[in-house]
Amino acid sequence: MKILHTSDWHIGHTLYAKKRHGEHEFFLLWLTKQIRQRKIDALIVSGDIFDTGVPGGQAQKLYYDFLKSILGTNCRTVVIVAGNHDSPSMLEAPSAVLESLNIHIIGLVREIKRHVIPLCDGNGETKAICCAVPYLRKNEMVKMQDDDISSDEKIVRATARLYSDVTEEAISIREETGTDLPIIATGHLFAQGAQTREGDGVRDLYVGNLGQVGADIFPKAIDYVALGHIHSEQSVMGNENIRYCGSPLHMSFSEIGKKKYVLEIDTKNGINIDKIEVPVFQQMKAITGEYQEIIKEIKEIADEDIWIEVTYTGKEIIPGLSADIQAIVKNAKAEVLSIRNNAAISSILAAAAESETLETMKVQDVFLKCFDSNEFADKHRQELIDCFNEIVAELEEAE
Ligand SMILES: [Mn+2]
Repeated sequence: MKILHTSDWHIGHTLYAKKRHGEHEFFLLWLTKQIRQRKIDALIVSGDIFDTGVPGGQAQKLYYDFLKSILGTNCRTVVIVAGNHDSPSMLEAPSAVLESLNIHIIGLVREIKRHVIPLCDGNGETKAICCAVPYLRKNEMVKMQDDDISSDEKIVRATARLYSDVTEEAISIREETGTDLPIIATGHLFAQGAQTREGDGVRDLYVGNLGQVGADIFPKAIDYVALGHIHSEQSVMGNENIRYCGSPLHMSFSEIGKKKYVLEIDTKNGINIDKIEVPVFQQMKAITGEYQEIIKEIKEIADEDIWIEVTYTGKEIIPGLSADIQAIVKNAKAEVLSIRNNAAISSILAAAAESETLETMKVQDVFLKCFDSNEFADKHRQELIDCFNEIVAELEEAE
């Protein structure tokens, strides 16, 4: 049977302030086309369907429209597990309705039987067994064990025990059928040795969550582990059949140029993996350099449908940098999403005490230093500080 493994869609994601619904729409249309053309039998989505636990209406519509679009194709079983970005209860809310369409949603850890799902081919015959394990929340895992060990150790042990329990259940089902059905597991976790990339939106969210687990927590009886959480496609510790498929979209400008994939797993003769490259739906470019270089490069691509991130690395502070850049693209197709002014940042830091770094300072202090190092009229000082504090409060609430 042919299984499609994908994860980390992050529907509703914004790049700086830019919504990415257009890209997600193109991606999901493209995905439906792959499922049809390749006659995929089952789809597995290994977490981070949405970018937040409270996705907006438009993000949810993209998701449900997609699920509707694959009904009536050869794809008879869909397994969706929650990632760390998803709200398990939000994801599971429509599960009774979706279950009747053979779309299985696993948000939280349930009784073991619920995690073990037969995967049917286009003819309705069971051809594989899926052990659907979602992202495991720390408090949930610690609760599961009562021994007196550190909470990190507890999480790793509880994770291993869960994988062992679901695999045993899968094996007993396989024995009942008297066949040699392959066992496919899912996971949304940080496996030891997995490679992340600065700014790809993975590492920062990992802090305080599930610890890294070794590939040995997956029982040998599992034929393929469909992982999510890490955004670049890779196998784990040289084991070809324990794999991250990666996010289909570039999650930040630092990922530009990296190829994106969904994976087709054919279980006919052992496990055969075919990497299907996801097209780029939005051109993006990071421009770094001195003032003149930046201006020249932006002018060259101003007429393209492209999103640009600018990092000014010159030493001299150029107060009009943003205005000059925005003036070039004002009536052009290209859009500048972010302008990072390193000179201004280092001048702020220079004005700060030696022991202070951006990481140790409060955002309000950074703002004050920024304010003081620029020539703003004093009469606006309090008003601007109040506005800034209001924005910070709003952002914190949104998180
Ligand atoms: Mn993710």
